[in-house]
Order: sequence, then C-alpha cells, then structure tokens
Amino acid sequence: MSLDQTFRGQKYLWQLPASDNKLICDIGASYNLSLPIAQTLVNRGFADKSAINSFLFSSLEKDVAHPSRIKDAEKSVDRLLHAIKNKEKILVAGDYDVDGITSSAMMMICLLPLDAQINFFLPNRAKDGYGLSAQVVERAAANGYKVIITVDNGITAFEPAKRAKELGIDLIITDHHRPHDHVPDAFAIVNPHQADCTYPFKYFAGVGVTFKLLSLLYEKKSLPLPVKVYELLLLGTVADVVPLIGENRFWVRHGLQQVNKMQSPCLQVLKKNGNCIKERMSSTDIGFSITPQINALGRLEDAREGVRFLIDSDFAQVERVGAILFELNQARKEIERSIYTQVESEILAKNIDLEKENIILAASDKWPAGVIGLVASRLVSAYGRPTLLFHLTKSGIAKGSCRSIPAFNMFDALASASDLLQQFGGHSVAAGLSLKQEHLPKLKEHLERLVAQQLTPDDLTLKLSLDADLTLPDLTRKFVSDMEHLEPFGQENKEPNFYIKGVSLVQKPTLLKDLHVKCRVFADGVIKPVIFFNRPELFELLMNQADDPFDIAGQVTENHWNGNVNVELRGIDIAL
Ligand SMILES: [Mn+2]
Repeated sequence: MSLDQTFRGQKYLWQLPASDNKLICDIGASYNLSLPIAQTLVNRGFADKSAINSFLFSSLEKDVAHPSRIKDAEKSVDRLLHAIKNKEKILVAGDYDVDGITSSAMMMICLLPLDAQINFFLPNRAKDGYGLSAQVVERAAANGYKVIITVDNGITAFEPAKRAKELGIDLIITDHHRPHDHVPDAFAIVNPHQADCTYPFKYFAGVGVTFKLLSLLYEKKSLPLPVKVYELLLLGTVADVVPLIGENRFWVRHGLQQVNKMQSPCLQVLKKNGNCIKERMSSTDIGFSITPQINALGRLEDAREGVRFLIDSDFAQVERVGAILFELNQARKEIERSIYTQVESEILAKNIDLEKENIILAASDKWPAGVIGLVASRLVSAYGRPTLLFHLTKSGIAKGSCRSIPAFNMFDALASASDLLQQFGGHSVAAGLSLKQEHLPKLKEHLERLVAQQLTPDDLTLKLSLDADLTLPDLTRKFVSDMEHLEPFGQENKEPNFYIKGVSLVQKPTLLKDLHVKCRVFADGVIKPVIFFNRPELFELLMNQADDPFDIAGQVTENHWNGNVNVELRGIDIAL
C-alpha cells in the first residue's frame, strides 16, 4: 500500500477507497445503484459483470454443492440410517456455544421425527469443559449407545475416539475447526477442512456441517427437511462469525428471508428481549441482538434447556426461559464491561506496556471462561494486538480464549507452542487453549518472539478500510435499499465504511452516558445526525472544533424510533 492511499485519522490509519470513476459510473448505471454502493463493489474487487452478478445474485446452482462430496458424509449417513432402522441408540455430543447448541437442536428436530432412538449431551462449561470426553463415551457405552455423533467439536477428540473404539461404539465426528497434524481414529470424520476433503466450500460453521449431513440423510429418505433447520443454520452461522461468502452467504440470505416472513416462538421472544423492533431483521441485528442471548443459554444451569428453548412450540414455556435469558444476558454485559475495564487500566498503568509489548495477555481467577472470548474480541478491535485472556482455575490451570489480527495466525502460533499447552484448537483469528498457569510467561515470550519475527509495525497499527466516498445528500432511502444488495454483512463481507469529507458542526456535541458522542453535521446543503459509540475522547476535540470543517469515517444506518425511520450516520473516526 503506497502512502498516498492512506490518511491519518484520530484513531485509525484510514485506507482510502479505489477511485476508478469510469468503472464506478458504469456499474452504477448498469445496476441502478447509488455511486457509493458501486464504488464499494469496485473497492472490494468486484470489477467485471460476472464477479458482480455472482456476488449480488446468490443461487442454489452456483453456490451450493452436493453434500455427498464432503468426505465421509455418505458413510456417516448410511451408519445413521442403519442405526435408525435397527433402533440402535444414538448420542449427539454438542457444545455450549450458539453454534454447538443450534447444531444439537438441528440433529434432534431432524432425527426424532424419523423415530431415531436419539438423545443429546451438552457439556457444562464450568464442570466438563470443551468437547467430547472419554468419560462421556464411557457413560454412553454403559447406557447402551451404539453411535456417538459430535457436532461443532471432535476434531481433537483423540482419547475419546480411542475409548469409543475399545467399547464398540461407532464415533462419527462432524466439526469445522482446523484439524491438527493427524486426526482421531474415528468411524467417520466429516470436516471440510481435512486435506483430502474435496468439497469446494470450506467455511461452514459447525451447524453448516451438521446441515449438510442432514440434507444428505433427508435426500436419501426422499423427504423435505423441516423448515426450522434454516433458522437454526442462520443463527449458528452468524453467531460463529464464519466468513459470510459463497455457500454461507446463500444460506444466511435464505434464512433471513424465512425468519422475516414467519417467526418461531423463540425468535419472537428474543426479538422482544433484544429490543429489535424492525420489520426486517438483518444479519447484523441477529449478531448483535439475538445470538448473544442464545449464548447465555450455555450459561444456564442445564444447557439442555437451551436446545428445548430453540425448538419448543409451547409459547408460555419459551417465554419463561426467555425471561431468564434476558437476565443472564444483562449480567453477561456487566461482567464483560468490568473485565474490559480491568484490562484497559492495566494497559493505562503500563503493566501491559504496548510500547514494548505486542501481545495483550491477562489472567484472573475471577473472570468466567464464558465471557473472556467476547472481551478479547473487543480488545483486538480497540488496540489491534493479538489478545489472550485466561480464567485461572483452583487447580492452577489457565483456560484461555484468544483473538488475533488477520496478519497473525494464532492457530499456527499455538501449534508451534504445543509443548507448553494441554489443549488448543480453533482457527487463525480465534482459538481456545488451556495450560498450566506457571507456563503463561513462557507462552507470552514465545508469542512475542513470533510477532517480532512475522509482523511489521504497519501490521500492528489500527487500520480502517474505507469503501467509498459519500456526501450527505447521498443519504436517502434509495441509498439504504441499494445497500441491502450487499447484505448479509459479517466476516469477510463487512458493513461498508464511508469517507465523508468536509463537514462542519451545526451545534455543540453532546456526551451520552460519558461514552458516546452525538452531534449534527452540515455539508452540501444537508444536516445529518452522527453518533460515535464508545469514543468519549472525541467530545473534547469536537467541542474545540468550532466552525472548522473535518472529515468523518462512518457507516450508514437506519434508525427506527417512534414509528419513524431515519437514515443516519454512525461515526467511527474523524480527521481534523
Ligand atoms: Mn463452531
């Protein structure tokens, strides 16, 4: 990236959008799109008709491949059908996050109507920890189970696979986490990330892998899948922040269409709880207001209630659990804020000195394991450094969640430190791990060394990639409806960031809750409200700005309030 394409904002290094005006105008004209939307497409590398068509218009034929192409899918489905026919007991082994809960729920609603002798197990985050364990396999054997099928976990279940084999249980692993050097010795492994799996799309959530397997099973039975699966697929996929491109983009679009037409009891309750009053929910609404509440399901005393909540049709029962979720989620937000503030004050006090250190690593016995991943994500966006947070157990084990920046592959980094770790797994930007507490300093040292070897100072600056130039008169309803063509937004298809030049303040800014800054800006004959969330430091700067023009980097949103819909700006950064 050459210097003239970047620009220093208050907090971020702004990367300016592509500006091939002829191409942008051509695209705007041929697709009847507002120019900033056309520019966003160009900036994101969609330069010719076939690439643009392929992105704008998802299709089953183009985006969805046949599930039999996933390695071991046929073998697994045949085994399940055999078990159903012969009344063999099947155990679904899930996980306590949204992906794991929706995957388990999907298995149940698809296999129960086929008269399968099926039950499911969800580990308790505090008591059992992540994934299938040898004890669960042993208990299943004692209770006469013949088949165990994992969903959203299992790719590192070496010991449980060995036990299953010894006890005569057929273990089917379905997972989407990256396999380690070798895989467990299981009856079948369904994971598109396996080197010898030729399925063309790799980025499913766990629930996506589950869905593909069940599609194949239902096809063999010549039955249509229950419609509820598309809602579960939507929720798990959005919650697990997998890339919303290719086949995921197709299914999330499909799921949104469905839930916006007809809402299940659980979604009605979650929408109300999340204060989501829009007619048409987007993937962003699902990710911000809906799935965090489902995540709280994993914190219920009995996570099995979570699965029931998702698939129950008894409205009173769903409302009862919904009220508990609301409380749990409020408490979760409070804990999250408190952990964030604690780490932030360590940084301010230079106990974590970001001038010398490139990794944020912090631990406490007071931080619940279920929340630290979310806090780590927020710290990465605020500081642009790979972040590891740990919950310390009484027995001296550190259980951690880490989040990374795109330039630093955390999965590979942890793999190279595996002699220090008891367990690890995940992806390049998000992973989980556990190790003896006394090894934390050595792990930190190792990661700092890798960062120093692999990254440039530029990799560690906070960057903001701007997709298009925008003027205030561009902000119309037509603009917002054009932007919908780019949805659903999520990983690898982020909400566009716009570059608005030369606005001036109409009145003094206001500071809300000591955190958010609200103001009204003027340019090109138009006045618009702008809100900057979590940027209290901008208040002073804007107070002193008087009439001098400044630039804004921001996103465009629709604000629904009192029955009115307003097109507004959500500011991310300013440049004076
Ligand atoms: Mn997952």
